[in-house]
Amino acid sequence: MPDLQTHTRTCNLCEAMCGIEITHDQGHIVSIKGDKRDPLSKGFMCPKAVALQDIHDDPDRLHYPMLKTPQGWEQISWENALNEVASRIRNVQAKHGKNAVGIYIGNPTIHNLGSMLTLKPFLSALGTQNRFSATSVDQLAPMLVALKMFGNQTLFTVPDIDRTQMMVCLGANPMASNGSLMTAPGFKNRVKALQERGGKLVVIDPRRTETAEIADQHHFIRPGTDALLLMAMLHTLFRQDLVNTANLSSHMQGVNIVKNMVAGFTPQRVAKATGIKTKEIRQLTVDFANADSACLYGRMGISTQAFGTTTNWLITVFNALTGNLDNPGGVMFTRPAVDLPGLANLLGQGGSFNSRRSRVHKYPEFGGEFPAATLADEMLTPGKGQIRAMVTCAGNPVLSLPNGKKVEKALGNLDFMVSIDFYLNETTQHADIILPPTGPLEHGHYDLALNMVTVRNTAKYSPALYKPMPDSRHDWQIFNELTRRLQPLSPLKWAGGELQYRLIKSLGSEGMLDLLLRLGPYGTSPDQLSELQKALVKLIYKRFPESGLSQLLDVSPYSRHTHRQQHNLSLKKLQQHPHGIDLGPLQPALPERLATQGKSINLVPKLFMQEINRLQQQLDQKTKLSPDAFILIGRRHLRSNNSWMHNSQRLVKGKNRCTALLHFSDGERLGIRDGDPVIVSSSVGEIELPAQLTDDIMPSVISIPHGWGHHRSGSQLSIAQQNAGVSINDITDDRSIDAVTGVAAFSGQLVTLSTTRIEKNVVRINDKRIAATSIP
Ligand SMILES: Nc1nc2c(c(=O)[nH]1)N[C@H]1C(S)=C(S)[C@@H](COP(=O)(O)OP(=O)(O)OC[C@H]3O[C@@H](n4cnc5c(=O)[nH]c(N)nc54)[C@H](O)[C@@H]3O)O[C@H]1N2
Ligand SMILES: Nc1nc2c(c(=O)[nH]1)N[C@H]1C(S)=C(S)[C@@H](COP(=O)(O)OP(=O)(O)OC[C@H]3O[C@@H](n4cnc5c(=O)[nH]c(N)nc54)[C@H](O)[C@@H]3O)O[C@H]1N2
Ligand code: SF4
Ligand SMILES: [Mo]
Repeated sequence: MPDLQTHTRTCNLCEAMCGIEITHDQGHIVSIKGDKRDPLSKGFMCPKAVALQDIHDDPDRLHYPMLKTPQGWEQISWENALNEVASRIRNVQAKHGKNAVGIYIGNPTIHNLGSMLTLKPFLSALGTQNRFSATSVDQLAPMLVALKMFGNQTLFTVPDIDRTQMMVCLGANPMASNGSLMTAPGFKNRVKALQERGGKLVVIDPRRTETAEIADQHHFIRPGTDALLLMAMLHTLFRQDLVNTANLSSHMQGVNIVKNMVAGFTPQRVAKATGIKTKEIRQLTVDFANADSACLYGRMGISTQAFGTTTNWLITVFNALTGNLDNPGGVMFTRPAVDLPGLANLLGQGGSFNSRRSRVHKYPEFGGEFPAATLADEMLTPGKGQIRAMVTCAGNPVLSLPNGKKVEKALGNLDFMVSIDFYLNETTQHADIILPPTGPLEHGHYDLALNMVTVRNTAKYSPALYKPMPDSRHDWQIFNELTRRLQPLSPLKWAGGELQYRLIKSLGSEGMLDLLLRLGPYGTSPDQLSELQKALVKLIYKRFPESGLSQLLDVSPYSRHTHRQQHNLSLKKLQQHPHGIDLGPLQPALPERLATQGKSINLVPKLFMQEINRLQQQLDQKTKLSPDAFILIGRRHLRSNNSWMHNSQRLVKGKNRCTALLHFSDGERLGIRDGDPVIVSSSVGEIELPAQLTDDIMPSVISIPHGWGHHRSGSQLSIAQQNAGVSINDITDDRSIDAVTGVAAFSGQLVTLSTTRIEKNVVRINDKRIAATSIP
């Protein structure tokens, strides 16, 4: 009989934070199952969890630093690699200025404890303004709304799905994505419970998605028209006298301005543009307003489109004006054990917007970064401030940014590039040096980011299952080493930098986590305070309620808001509770948690109001699509994760998922049969992929998943290359953006469709379509 052992952890592959149990025989994994005792996920996990093992065992994974040479990739020592990276970066900066080095930080960074803790010092040491990340192809819009309305970009509103009576999902597909900015593992079970208590789920999406399948209602909506729908819903609220600001009325400003602003947006006028009937818009609004509690939730489909900011703003306004902001069953705020929003408030680092503009397109900065849609142009456009060297970390911009081909070209032109990543993929193959960190099972995990958006407060620490390979480095070690090497050499600063380096090195990511837990709102018990200290705490709160000192206490174990619930959290305590600790349902947190002036919520920030004109134009617009024109939307699949998990055979096996979904009627109209190859082209490129006909999508809309396109030579992803697919981002236009922020508008771009079969007057030469008339 093998000697089986069980290892308990949190899966960190997506945002759901599922508890899993890994059964292994001396490290050889026998099974991965959902952990029933996890207080958040209660046994749920998705098919992707097994990929943790596949990533660990993947022969394609890199373990040692690699240097590109004319003869190919060569393994080099860490010391040489780190020194070389630092000196190449310093050289570029010495010659062309600090901003000549750019950095792109990808999505898995937020799923990595060590990176979360050490990225900031690294960015300071790098000293460049040319910072980019996946934020600006993802959740920037809800962050900007949080900044403008609540004063802190990480104060996300989270749908209180476990207590709500009505949930409306706008442009999100949690049945495939497992939820985003809403950590709710086992979404389906939560919806079932909602339905069993008499509540309902409504989905509004141009596609009848997997989430729509389990919903009580689904409305098709024309892509990119969600803001109009919300204007009409707000209009109905006022018209039918359903506005209710609940207990926050004295903290809200601008209700009347909202009323005026929505006046012209009647459901009748909006119905045509959105494709949702007048009656349905009214009924939806009335149902929502009359529900005991309700939450309106929107995600990728409404965040990365031309009106992404506006839509996120109007969602918050709608929740607020129906009495569902910060109330159980509505949208609420978390109080995580490491209270990052609280700490940010305390440090006065709620966030920033438009403090400077990008060089080429003058896009606004957000959170210290420029929109990634302009990254390629910042590399390709000559002049002072041109990016000549890049750092990429845990990202795959060639597949994930709009106009990926342009990104690819730009990366190929750099003087120097380094990638911190354990795969040689479509992006990292352009690097001169790759620094591969340890894999997910080789380091401890605590979710610093996703605990900010979870539907229930919990805390859990997962130790490493495997000892890292000899002579390997964690992400945090790589950052710390590079930070040290990039610190300015002035004696004073150097002393500070060296101290920081040593501190981080000796604490490690676990030591830093322990500190943060102890000092967090559920940390060391206040019972351990002397009577005098307790009296002091009371005095500070009483005499200086709004001061920095009080804020400091708020995010500490001595907080007035958490005294009733003490957990004495520390790393050790979490280690004693390997399934995690339940910290209870979300609690009302306003106005205390607001970081705005006077703790008030401005429903009508000027920046957002400027968009109303553009919305009006959208409403008045009468565009007729040409017969071959389609509106492009994206798609996620349960067994994919952005661009980087197609190298797991267990996840990619089965039918080709990189297909273009089209309505039957469009197929018939254009003579396209199921499975036929179609060519989808745009202003920036074209791709060819099989059509998949369905009645689950609106006519004239085409849905293509992202993250594919692994045919590019030069990468080392043997399984992904056999299931290459094509990249939707080879046709998404990088100039198609949300005008407020510069965030990529992936949704709603116009493309044209043609087929090789019915194409007339066109011949194909070397995979290029050439109009027959132009051939001599
Ligand atoms: N399995 C899996 N899980 C994932 C990921 C993954 O790639 N695969 N990625 C993770 C990441 S990084 C993220 S950010 C989250 C995203 O999480 P979600 O936002 O839930 O994911 P999507 O599937 O992109 O859902 C967007 C939905 O919006 C719809 N849509 C598109 N355009 C519009 C529009 O204009 N209006 C409306 N109303 N709807 C529109 C699409 O049809 C789609 O159903 O998922 C995370 N989880
Ligand atoms: N058209 C279109 N484009 C999209 C989207 C869409 O819906 N449609 N979605 C957008 C969204 S929401 C997102 S978040 C982005 C994602 O875009 P990116 O973040 O740029 O790309 P990923 O595919 O997540 O690539 C992750 C990379 O990180 C590496 N990696 C994984 N774990 C670690 C780790 O612990 N440490 C390090 N150092 N590296 C690691 C992987 O090997 C991989 O190379 O794509 C965006 N692009
Ligand atoms: S939903 Fe799947 S990938 Fe996401 S955390 Fe849970 S098991 Fe991991
Ligand atoms: Mo994302």
